[in-house]
Amino acid sequence: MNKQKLTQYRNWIVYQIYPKSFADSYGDGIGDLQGIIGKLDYIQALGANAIWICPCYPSSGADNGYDVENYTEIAPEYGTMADMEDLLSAAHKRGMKVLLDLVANHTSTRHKWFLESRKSRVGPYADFYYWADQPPNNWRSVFSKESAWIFDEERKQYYLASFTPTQADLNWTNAAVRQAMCSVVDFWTKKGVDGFRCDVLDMISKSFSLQNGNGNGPRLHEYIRQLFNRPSAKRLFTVGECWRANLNTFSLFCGTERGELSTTFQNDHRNFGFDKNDPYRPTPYRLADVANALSVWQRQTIDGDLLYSLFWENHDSPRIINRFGAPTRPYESGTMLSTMLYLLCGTAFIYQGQELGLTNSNFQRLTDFDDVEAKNYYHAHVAALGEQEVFRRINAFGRDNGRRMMPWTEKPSRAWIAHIPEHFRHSVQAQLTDENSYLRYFKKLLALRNRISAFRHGDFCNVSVDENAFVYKRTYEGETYTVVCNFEKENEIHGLHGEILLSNLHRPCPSGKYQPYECAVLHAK
Ligand code: TEU
Repeated sequence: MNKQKLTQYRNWIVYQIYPKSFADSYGDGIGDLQGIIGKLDYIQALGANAIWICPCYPSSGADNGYDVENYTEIAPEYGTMADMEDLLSAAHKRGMKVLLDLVANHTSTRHKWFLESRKSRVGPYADFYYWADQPPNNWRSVFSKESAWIFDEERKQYYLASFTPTQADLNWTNAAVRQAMCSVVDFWTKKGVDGFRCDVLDMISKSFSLQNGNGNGPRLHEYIRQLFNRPSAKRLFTVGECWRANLNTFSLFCGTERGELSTTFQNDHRNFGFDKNDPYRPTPYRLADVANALSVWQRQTIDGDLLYSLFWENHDSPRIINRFGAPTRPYESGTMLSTMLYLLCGTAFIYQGQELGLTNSNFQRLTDFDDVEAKNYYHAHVAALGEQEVFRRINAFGRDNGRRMMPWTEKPSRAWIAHIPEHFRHSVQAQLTDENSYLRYFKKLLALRNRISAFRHGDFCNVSVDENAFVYKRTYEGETYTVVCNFEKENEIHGLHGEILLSNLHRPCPSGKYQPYECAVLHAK
């Protein structure tokens, strides 16, 4: 990625789609590709100029699409390859980009590569996965905390499955696996996709000798370059899911001269409010720490010519209002958090429903949950914690929070997953007609980002951050903009000047008393 691309990608606002729950055009309770086509105008009017579609390939359903059975086909429930071609041309006609999800670390155990691999210890697919007579280390499944080594009755050996037992890790040390994944990239590149979000990409190289390290292995960067540092792949936008990337290693993934990725997701600004050893257990957090993490990354990425990824939510996360805001003040806290993030430098990612201010569930029955991780958590902890506490945690951190159906209208329709009834009071239909709605604020915020170059290309200055508020400036070509984000408590903020461009509480003047979660954007005269 050269500097010109870096500048270009800072103009991108990517809208993330979880296809199963987005827009259902057949009325079968499952979203589909034609449904997405029908909503492109909505996404564009929101201010986004790209979409990322989570896996829509045939899958075994154990992890909702992340257990891929065939990388170059469309799952029948989502439509056909012709629908995907329609989608690409409908998006491109509007000047929008399309990113697909590349699940390179593992396949479903129903993928033909695995079916062949388990048959025999010799032959072209024998080494497509990691096989061993005995588990060579103590690696645990991310979802169940059970051993990640699964005994296969047919081959009479163990294979590695880092997520569910039906998601087998591909053996990237095998050149044929790397070649096969390059072919997947080429297939979609030829179809016209504009890039990929790369699932758990930092796990494709492993250090088996390390008892706890499934990922960030010694050949990781070589493998990433092999995937994307090829003439045919040069035009792709690529965002890696690399949770192990940190301030020291980020530039190895996406430095302009590295030939690897455009950017990667990392979590420093979201790593608060839960127990690192038990991510469903809430712990206290301070918004000042969140703001400081953002600020440190702004400095580092702007100075280092690196592309930062601005995101609060995705299909694995709870809703941001519950996470770092206040469900009792969803509008104020959600709009403030959005303003804090989306006027920073980087590529912006918005997760479906985030623009509506959707909040978490409050279910008390296991049958209202679908996600394998949530169900495993329930079974592992219910005896010790009791039903009430276990549901409190799953509702607070579970991945289904982002996977409930998009409430397009006020009337829920048939769906593959239980609805959160509250969401339908905040439907797209209801919010579009309400001038003071969350959605209308969100559109104004993105319009500001799209209109004013300083928010996309300007320098960043952390004016102040303390227990009460975060104030930062963006400057570009002699223009200065100030973003004021007040935290949970009422608070006096003085010394601010300029014309108010945006205010979630419609504040008339810049200095003075700020209400809880009030925010404002000022343009210095
Ligand atoms: O997620 C990897 C990942 O980070 C999650 O396993 C995360 O640790 C967990 O969900 C936190 O609750 C990616 C995909 O985004 C996810 O949907 C898949 O389930 C997973 O990979 C396996 O493909």
